[in-house]
Amino acid sequence: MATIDPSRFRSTLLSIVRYGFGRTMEQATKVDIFNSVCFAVREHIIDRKIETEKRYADNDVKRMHYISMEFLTGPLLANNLINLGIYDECRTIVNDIGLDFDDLIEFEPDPALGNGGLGRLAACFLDSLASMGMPGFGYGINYDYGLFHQSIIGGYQHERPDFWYNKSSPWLMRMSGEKAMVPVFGRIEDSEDMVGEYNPMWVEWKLIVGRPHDIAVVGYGGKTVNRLRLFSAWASEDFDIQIFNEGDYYRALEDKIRFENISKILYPSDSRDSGKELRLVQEYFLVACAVHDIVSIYLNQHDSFDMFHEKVAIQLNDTHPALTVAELMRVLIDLHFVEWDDAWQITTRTLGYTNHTLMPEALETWPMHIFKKVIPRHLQIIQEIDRRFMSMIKEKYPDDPEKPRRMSIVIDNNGEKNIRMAHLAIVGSHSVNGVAAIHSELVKTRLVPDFYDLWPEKFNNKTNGVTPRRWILRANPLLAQLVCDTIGDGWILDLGRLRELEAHCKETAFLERLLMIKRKNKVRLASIIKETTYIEVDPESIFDIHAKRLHEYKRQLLNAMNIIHIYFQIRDDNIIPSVPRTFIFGGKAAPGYFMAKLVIRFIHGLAEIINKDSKANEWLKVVFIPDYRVSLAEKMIPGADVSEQISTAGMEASGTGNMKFAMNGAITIGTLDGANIEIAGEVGEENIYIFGHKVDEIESLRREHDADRFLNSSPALKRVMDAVRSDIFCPDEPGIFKPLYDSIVHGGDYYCHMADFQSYTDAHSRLANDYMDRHNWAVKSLLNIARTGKFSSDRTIKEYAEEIWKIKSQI
Ligand code: 26Y
Repeated sequence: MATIDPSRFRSTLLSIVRYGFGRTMEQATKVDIFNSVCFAVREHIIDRKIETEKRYADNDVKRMHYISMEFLTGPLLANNLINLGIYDECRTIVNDIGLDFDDLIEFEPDPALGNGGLGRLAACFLDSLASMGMPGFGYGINYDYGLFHQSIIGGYQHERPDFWYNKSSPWLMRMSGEKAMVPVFGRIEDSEDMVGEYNPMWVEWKLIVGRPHDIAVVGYGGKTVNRLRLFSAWASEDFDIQIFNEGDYYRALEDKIRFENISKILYPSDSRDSGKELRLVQEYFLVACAVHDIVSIYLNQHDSFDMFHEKVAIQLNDTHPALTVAELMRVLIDLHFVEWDDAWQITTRTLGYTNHTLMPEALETWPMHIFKKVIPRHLQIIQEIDRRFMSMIKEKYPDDPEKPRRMSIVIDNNGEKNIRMAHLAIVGSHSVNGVAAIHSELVKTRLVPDFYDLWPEKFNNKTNGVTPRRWILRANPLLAQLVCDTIGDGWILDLGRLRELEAHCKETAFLERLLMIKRKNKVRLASIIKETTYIEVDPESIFDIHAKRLHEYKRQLLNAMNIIHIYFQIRDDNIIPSVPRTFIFGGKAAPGYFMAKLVIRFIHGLAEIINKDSKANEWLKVVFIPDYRVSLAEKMIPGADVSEQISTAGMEASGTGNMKFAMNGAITIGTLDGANIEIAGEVGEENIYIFGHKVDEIESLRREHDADRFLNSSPALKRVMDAVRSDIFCPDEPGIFKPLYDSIVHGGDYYCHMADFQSYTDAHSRLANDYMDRHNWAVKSLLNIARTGKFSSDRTIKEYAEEIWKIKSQI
């Protein structure tokens, strides 16, 4: 672990404020101070970064490159200090200078370069790679605008742009001289080479420049510092000269700006395919920059491609970077004159693909005409890959004429040809994995059974994990301290050791301390709720939290239905609950997702009525905290008693929030979906509330759906649904919630709200009863903490490293 010399840190800080930002300490703004502190910390990071790079180069290690359209890092100052081991020292020094350290930590904006689970997973992976000393690097896009900020006006979500500090973030280092030149547009000219072989020429392309910006990824213990490389798009000077010479200055400037828009915004949709051309250009831009960089690093130390797959592994974070298959082929064949068959071997041995979703609307397909316009050479390569693949399939399955249509990469949909990115990724990779045991099974049996039949050995599971450095050490320092006091600090790099806490599950004093910590975290959360929503909540009540992107399959609406049920029990049935409850929500809806936005409005409708109802509000409160993001999650999760993980079975690939809540001592109420199943397996069924239909029941439920049968057999459900349809929760905007009612009662209830209602409300009553026995509840909470060590991303990364990437720790 590092130490800092206080006087040196102090003088560095002062001189950065003065010579970097041109101000005295008295004149300096908060931004100046924050940036200066980060720059002073950077001094401790850079030396290690350079040392790490040298170590990797000296040993000519195999490297893994994680290509992802999203990296949701969250604020970095606190985490970097923790991982360097200088958090407390730095805090003292900064406070001694007369600054407010805690305030500075809170001041850092979230770099929100991701939507949700997939982007946050990528960030956890980078932390684990560096913490375990593994050569693993991230490649992404340096978006000017991250995921929008959410505010709530009149109960509705409003979006504001998130112009994060990408132009001046102290963590971003522009690496001049390492740019990537990316050709786009143009056309293919068929021609032959000197010996008469087909030699297509990609002509009339334009060049975009990818400018790399690095964010250092500090591993825990500070020994290894890897990097996340983010590219910004620029119009090349050649392009400038060309277009400006044409004489039409304004049009030329417009063209230039259009190009530079490529890295402007993160697409704010987390699973609904937008199919926009700019998104494809973004995906291609990322892939081309990354492949350029990866190949250059390799060629620095090697002069042929013979060793490529022994020195390079590339992981595709979903299909978003699936064009890597075509780009790597193009670079090998067109730029380095490798033969097709050799290039194909190299490509497939290098690439691995992770699938994160089964939902049809999130599976990327692109119209072929866009490919032809944007990347004509890649289209040609993809068609050739498909042609060879199809002839192999026809030969292998001569008796199944439907196979080629089901498996091809290019598919003809009524005259319009489309590219199926998942098929491209599977054909071009040696490994295909899902992100939780059940999900990986469904990938094999439901999503792409033909591919599983063809290549069973390619398919595998890598259950997700989260980094305990951010999600326990940083987010829950009180719990971390208790754990360290009890079992030492070995758990930070070996989370399985939390099991040692089980030995204390009968010690009253220990359990009291655990309850006290939870209470403090709830008090902290209550004050955030007060500041952001002006709602007062009681830390003695159950804090029941549902925080994640808004999506119909995640069933925030089912949660709302249970709240209405409890409300009517209090208001109309005079049933006094066993314990007061606070239902807390957080999450953003994609700006174009009507139903998800309506659910947000609905939750606010409930809050408006229930929180003001004097008969109910001492027992029941509803809160929606706006702008859910990593830094807010860090405060919400430790304050949860109950974690809502209630997706329709078979729809949540894994979930990772479920893991964060459980390891912070919240008890899960959840369906047998995604990683919930594995969480239940670890913590034991008496320490989790499982409800609802299972995956194999869902399909028949949907087939036999009969809304009236549900409504007639359950007066409680009928009363709730009538309330959804009525204007009780929207007296000033009659009828607005009718689409919610219609989707459930008349629209087939695809997400099975009605079918799971009864078992959900039952599970909630059991839970509320159990909560009253404080001692027993503390035991459950402790066992959740002690038994969720499996869900460290260190474990996940070890599995990827050993089974797919074949990379090794270098410390
Ligand atoms: C195609 C585009 C619109 C798109 C953009 C983002 C499609 C999907 C996504 C993001 C998907 C995502 O976040 N998936 C989540 O990945 C987590 C990490 O594996 C899982 O835990 C979670 O269940 C899954 O929904």
